Amino acid sequence: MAKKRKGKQKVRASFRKRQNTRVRKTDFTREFKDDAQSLENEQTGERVSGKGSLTRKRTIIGASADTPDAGFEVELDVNESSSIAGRALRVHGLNSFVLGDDGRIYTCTVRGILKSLATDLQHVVVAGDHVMVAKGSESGDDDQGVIIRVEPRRNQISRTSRKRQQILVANVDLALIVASAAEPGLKPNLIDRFLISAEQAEIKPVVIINKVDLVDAANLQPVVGVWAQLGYRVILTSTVTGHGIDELRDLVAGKDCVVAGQSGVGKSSILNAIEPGLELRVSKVSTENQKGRHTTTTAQLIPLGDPPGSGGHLVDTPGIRSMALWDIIPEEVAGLFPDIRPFINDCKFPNCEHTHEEDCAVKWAVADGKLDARRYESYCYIREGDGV
Ligand SMILES: Nc1nc2c(ncn2[C@@H]2O[C@H](COP(=O)(O)OP(=O)(O)OP(=O)(O)O)[C@@H](O)[C@H]2O)c(=O)[nH]1
Ligand SMILES: [Mg+2]
Ligand SMILES: [Zn+2]
Repeated sequence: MAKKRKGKQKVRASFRKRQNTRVRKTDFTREFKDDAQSLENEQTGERVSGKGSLTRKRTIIGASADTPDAGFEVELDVNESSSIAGRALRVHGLNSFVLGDDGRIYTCTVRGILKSLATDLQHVVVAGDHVMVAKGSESGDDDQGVIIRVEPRRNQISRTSRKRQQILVANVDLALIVASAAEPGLKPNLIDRFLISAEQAEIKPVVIINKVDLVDAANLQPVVGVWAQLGYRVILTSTVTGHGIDELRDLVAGKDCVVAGQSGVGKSSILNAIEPGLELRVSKVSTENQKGRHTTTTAQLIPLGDPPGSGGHLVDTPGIRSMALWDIIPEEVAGLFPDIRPFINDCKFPNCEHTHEEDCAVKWAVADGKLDARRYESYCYIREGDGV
């Protein structure tokens, strides 16, 4: 395919100087070379790297010329006549399915240079990504394309999976953290982990407790009340009785929302209830689920409305058994707990870990009943269990 050079697009990228000592496989601060190829390489690598609250400033934001750090310009060759903007719906193996701005779905591979940057990432492209696609393939198939650029992410939820960063979803407004009151039973510590992840990503979380038809809702109050007091919205739902579904539908209208949670809690069932006609696969909770056979196997962005996406998007995700946080340093953990945060300045030692110290205001708060003991337990697990 002949390459036209008329549609050049300028991207201003600014890089923050490295401040912490964390070692990544690629040193992005090494000198930048002049040729556009290597600049693009550096830029994309930086952009797809981890994004904890200490590191997010490194994210490249197109045309953010007013960043105090010295910026520089990168010229990316984008052949506008044969490329199209779109949104990644789903990534399956080597293929990414992209909804183009023209309303068509393209089956795409990913440009080699983007893939070679994925040093600590499981996937380069994730559901929810805004991408540029070069249309067409060598065989002339017009439903195919190549993802040539992944736009900077507004936000992303990541976890650590097999020592690598797994980005679960990108560019969402709301994280619906789904748990079930029974079958499987409520695991408050896992919900806390999701809440911390959402705090870390600066994505507003909402806690959904599904299958309330199976329990006496009054029994949920003690644990649910703690989250509600923290200002987290909690919605009790049942896809069997329809309880809470209208409230949820109103909440997600026009937004981009991800549903996340353990397998079998009813994530896909909830999406089916919100949007009749979706018909996502759901299946019985069985011992197979416990072994990791999930009904939903890949994250999927579902555009709502007509034209698709005009009514917002929902992202269904596979069940997650563990939520090990990615790119978090020990000192950050307490700050991500809104209920622990107010006490940390009163600790005797500025580097207090709030675990073994004697003079610890956080531990006093637990003893005085000002801080929920179960939440404090979650804090201790996260601080220890994630190897931070
Ligand atoms: N009693 C009851 N069962 C429900 C409810 N919602 C879903 N279920 C059942 O729970 C089982 C699991 O539902 P799914 O929607 O497949 O769960 P999921 O969270 O999407 O599971 P994965 O895709 O494996 O992550 C199915 O048998 C559903 O019929 C509910 O509100 N009450
Ligand atoms: Mg599912
Ligand atoms: Zn302390």
